[in-house]
Amino acid sequence: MPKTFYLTTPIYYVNDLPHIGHIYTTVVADTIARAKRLRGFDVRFLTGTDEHGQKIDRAAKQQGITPKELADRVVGRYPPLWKAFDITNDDFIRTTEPRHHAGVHAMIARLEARGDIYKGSYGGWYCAGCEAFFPETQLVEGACPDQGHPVEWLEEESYFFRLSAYQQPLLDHYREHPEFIRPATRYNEVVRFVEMGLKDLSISRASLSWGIPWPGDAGHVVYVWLDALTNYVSALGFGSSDQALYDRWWPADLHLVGKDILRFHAVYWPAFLMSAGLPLPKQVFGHGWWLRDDRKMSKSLGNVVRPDELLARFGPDPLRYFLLREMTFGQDASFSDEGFLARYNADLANGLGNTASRVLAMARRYFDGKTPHERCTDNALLEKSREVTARYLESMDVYEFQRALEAVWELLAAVDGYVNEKAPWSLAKAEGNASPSLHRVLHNCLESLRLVAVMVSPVMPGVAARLLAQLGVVAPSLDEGALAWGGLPLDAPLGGEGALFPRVDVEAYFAEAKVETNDRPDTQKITIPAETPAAPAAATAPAAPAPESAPPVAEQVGIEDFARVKLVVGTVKLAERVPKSNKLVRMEVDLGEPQLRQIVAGIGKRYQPEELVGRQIVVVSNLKPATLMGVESRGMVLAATLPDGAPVLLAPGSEVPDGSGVK
Ligand code: ME8
Repeated sequence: MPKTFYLTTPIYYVNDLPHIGHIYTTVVADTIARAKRLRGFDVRFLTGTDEHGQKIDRAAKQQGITPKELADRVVGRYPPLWKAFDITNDDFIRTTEPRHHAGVHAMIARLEARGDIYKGSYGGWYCAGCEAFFPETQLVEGACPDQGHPVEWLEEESYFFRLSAYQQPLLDHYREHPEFIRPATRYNEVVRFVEMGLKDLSISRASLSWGIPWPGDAGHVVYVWLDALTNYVSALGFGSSDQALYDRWWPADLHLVGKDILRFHAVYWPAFLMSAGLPLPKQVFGHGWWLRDDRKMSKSLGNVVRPDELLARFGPDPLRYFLLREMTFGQDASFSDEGFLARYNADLANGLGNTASRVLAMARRYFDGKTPHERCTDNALLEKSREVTARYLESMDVYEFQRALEAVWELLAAVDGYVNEKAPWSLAKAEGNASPSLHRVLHNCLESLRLVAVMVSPVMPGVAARLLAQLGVVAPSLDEGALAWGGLPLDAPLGGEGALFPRVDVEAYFAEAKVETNDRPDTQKITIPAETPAAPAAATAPAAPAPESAPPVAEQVGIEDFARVKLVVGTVKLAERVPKSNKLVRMEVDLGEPQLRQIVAGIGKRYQPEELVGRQIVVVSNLKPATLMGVESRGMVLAATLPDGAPVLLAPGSEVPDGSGVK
């Protein structure tokens, strides 16, 4: 019987479209799933969506649609997204599915049977962003301490869970299972939090109707976190008449979550499970955050990354590689297109791509498009590969992806050094193409590349398959045995040619890519349009719901939101093109301030710099500075957008003093 491994991602809220954070957790989970399969495990991988609660209810109201309509629209985006990223999830659970409702009711029945639920009334500060209550003492400047979201006073009748009774059992569990929470720093945080004392938890809401009805009390819905956490067992049929999946897979081996929701998974969830008399998951890993400009990404800051353009241009593998290589797993890291492109060129185009094409080109030339017919079992690359594969496996087992990939790249560097040292071209010249030494030397290089392909396969499955095909490996096995030296077929035809990673001219990329300007429509203020999913649902995922046809209603903002944007009239004093860009223009603008303002705008296709000088324009003057193709822009010009996307600058109807405000 193969060993089993059940892993889960968080189920994502449907108040907004998926972004790089959701992609990250899911790509990491997929990499782990693939790496475990490589190790011979029978894997089950679950992801899904969290569709109830106040946050979704409000987002739907803002768009003038029902919460279910909003959920259906957003959920429809997931199957094509996960397909595009080569995600191999076995199941996709939605909390609006009947199987989940059954699981939640079964869970509540168990907590009740244990005597851990009672009715009371609650008054407290509620953060709809986190879907959690916070005691007044924990608020920071009147906002929620976790994310700085606004809080509101809520007072209502509620069902409570006796969380306080689980303080000591939880602490005992942490002590007996130090591997339960990872990384270790987060373990300490959770222990400290629980040691400070646990209050009973309100687990129903009376003032909300968007949720799972409380069993036997239509006046309440189930608190969204009790609802959501139960997905990990409801997806296995817990609460239904068929427990086969549950019996086979529970307890989970790994709940992968962001550090923002570690507490819910490491405190509330195990307490619920203890109360229900169910086994606890073996590990909860709280990974770090992707930051943008060193700040947390958030809808309200408008700095959320959706890497559509990078995905369209490069495909999934380079992005998957970047996400795993750039972030030390567990810590925070900064996302930027520049960082991605730098790694793409250095590690993928130069490193893996060049080494592979260099070695393959020689095999094509000397051996008539075939692999060598000699194998070599005693050489420097074999030694290195043994050391590297061992380090790779060890690092992958503890989720140190960065270290694992570093090890692989050491083997690539060793191949390069070996080629330089052995100079196969001299061997071919001196001894001819049939030279056994030449065959052995190139065998060592190609065999090392085969090992590299197997090792990168959990991270870059598509590229690994292409490289293996190029190496003449027809039916690649991606199990542990494939990591033993000697798997390269002898005298076999090499597969298709073509660079794995064509090098990118970074400057040209930014000159042409849409990412170059900050005056594109803010994708964060997005209303979620009804849209037919671009691709069919993954075979195992439930079909995406039928999209709705009601037109979206633009999100409404209060006057106080508008007042935060400072609009000012100014006169352009200087204008010139930004070198190497056909779109960007650098302007110096008199905003009535002591110094001229430098502003870069993507208007160069419609306007010549000369015609801009002397014109009055309207500028967002308190926009966070941004750097566009190396030039800092300290503001943004306002322009209307024609149907073809061309900008038309806005100006006051008649001349006004520079610095005049606009409202
Ligand atoms: O919290 N960097 O859903 P959610 C890295 N529904 N990962 C990020 C990230 C970032 N900047 N932003 C988000 C919820 N994530 C609940 C979960 S589970 C029973 C219920 C990832 O849509 C990370 O995994 O807000 C984080 O925990 C998750 O998305 C939050 O997704």
